[in-house]
Amino acid sequence: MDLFHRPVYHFLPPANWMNDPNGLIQWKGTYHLFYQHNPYEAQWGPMHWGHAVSPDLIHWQHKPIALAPTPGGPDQDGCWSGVAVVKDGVPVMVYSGNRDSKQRACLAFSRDDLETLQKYPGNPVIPDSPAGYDLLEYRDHCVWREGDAWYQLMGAWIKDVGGAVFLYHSDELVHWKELGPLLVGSSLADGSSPAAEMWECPDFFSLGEQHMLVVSVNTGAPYFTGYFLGTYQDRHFIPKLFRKLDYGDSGFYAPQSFVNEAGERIQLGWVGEARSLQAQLESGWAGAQSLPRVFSLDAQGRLEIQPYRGIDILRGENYCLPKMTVLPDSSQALDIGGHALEVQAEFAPADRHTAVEYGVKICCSPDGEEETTICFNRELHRIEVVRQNSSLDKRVSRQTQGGPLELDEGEGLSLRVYIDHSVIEVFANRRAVITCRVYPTRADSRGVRLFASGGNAVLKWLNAWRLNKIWPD
Ligand code: DQQ
Repeated sequence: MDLFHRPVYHFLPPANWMNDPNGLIQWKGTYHLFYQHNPYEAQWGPMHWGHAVSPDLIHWQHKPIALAPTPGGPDQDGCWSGVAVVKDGVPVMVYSGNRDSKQRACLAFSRDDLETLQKYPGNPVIPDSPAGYDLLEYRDHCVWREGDAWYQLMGAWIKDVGGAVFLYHSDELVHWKELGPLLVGSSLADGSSPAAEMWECPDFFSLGEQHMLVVSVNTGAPYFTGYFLGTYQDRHFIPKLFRKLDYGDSGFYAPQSFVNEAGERIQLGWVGEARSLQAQLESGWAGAQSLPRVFSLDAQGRLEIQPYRGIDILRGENYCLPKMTVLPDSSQALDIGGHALEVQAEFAPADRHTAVEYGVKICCSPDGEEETTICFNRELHRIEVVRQNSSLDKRVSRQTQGGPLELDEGEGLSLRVYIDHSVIEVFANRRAVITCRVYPTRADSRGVRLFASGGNAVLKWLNAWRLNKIWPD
C-alpha cells in the first residue's frame, strides 16, 4: 500500500475505492458518514455503502459495510448515492438502487442506532423516471421536511435540454408524487450558463434569506461542482447566479450537506484522484473525503466557504512569522515543513509596487525540483494551484487548477491552506476554494516558501501548524 501519498487527516476507508459521501447524519451525538465504496479494489465498481462514526466529525472509526447489492433486488448492480433523514424517530436512507444501468429510489432504515441498515421490502419506492421527458440519466436524492410533508429532488439529464432536478412530494417517504422539474439547465440573467450535462447529487438548502442548490455536473471528465443561489418559495426556485463551488477539477465532487445537532449546516465532498488508474490500483486505495466545510453569505451576498472550526483540534506544533516583505522575484523558505500542515498567510492589500504574482509554495524539495505553487495573479484576478512541478511522476495530472478571485478595494490576499500528503485544500479570502491532488515523489518535498514575482509582496503575518493524524496508532 502507498503510504507516502495517503492522507492522514482526511477520511478514507482502510483500503480500496471510495467516492461520494452518503447518509450524513448526527444521530444521538455521534456523526455517521456513509460513503460510496468498492471494497474489492481501488477503482469504481460494484457500489456498497461504507460506514464510519465520529464524535467530532474529524476523528473517525471504521464500521462494517452498511449496504451491499442484493442479488435479484432493485440495487443488484449497486447501492448508489443517497441521504439520511429521520422519520418518526427512525433514521431512513433514501438512495439510488442501480439495476440494469437504471437507478431507482430505494429506502433503508435502522432500528439499532445505525449499527445496521435494513432495506425496505417495497423497494424501489419510485419505480419509474418522470413520464414525458427524454431522460439520458436520472438518480440521486436530496430529501427534506417542509410543513407536514416530505419533499425530494432527484438529479437528471434531459436530452437536448440539459441538467435538471425533479421535485417530488410524499406524506411518508414511501409514496412519491412527481411535481415536475424544480430547475432545468438554462442561461441565467447574469450570463453564466450552467453546464448542460447530468446534474448529479443535488444538495438544496436555505442560506440566510436565500436558497442554495448544489449540483455535481458530470461532464465525463473532469467533473465539477456548481451552485445556484436564488429564492425558493411555494416550491418554485428562482436562481440568480451559478458559480463553481470549488475550482479543483474533479477535486471536490458529489458533496452532501447535513445539519448537525447544533444547527450548523456542514458539507463534505469526494476528493478524487489525479493519477493514472494503474498508479491508483498499485497504491491500494483511492478517494478521500474533504474536510468538512460551512457556508455563509458576506455583506455583499457572496458565498463564503470556510473549513469547519472543529478541524483546529488537529493543530500541533506552531510556527509564526511576523510582518515582512517578500522581495521581488524571490522566494523565502520557512522553518516549518511537512506533509501534514495548515498554513495561514495574510498579505497586505496590493498597490502599484506589488508583485503581479505572489503567494505560497508548498511540498517544495530543497532544490526546487518539486514544488506546488499557490499563486494569486492580481492582474488576472485569479487564484491558482500550479502543479506543473508538483511531481516527477509522469503518471499524475500536473494541470493548473484555479479560477477568479476579485479582491475588493483595500482587501489583501488571505490564504488558508491544508496539505495532507496528496490532498491540497486552499481557501482564499473565504470565497474561492481549490481542492486538488499532488503526488510528489521525493521524501524531502516538504518545504514551504513565500514567493513574489514582478514586484514585492508584503506579508502581514503567517501562522502554520503541523496537523495530527485522525487515526489512533
Ligand atoms: N456517484 C454515484 C452516483 C452519483 C455519482 C455512483 C456521483 O449515485 O451520481 O457511485 O459521483
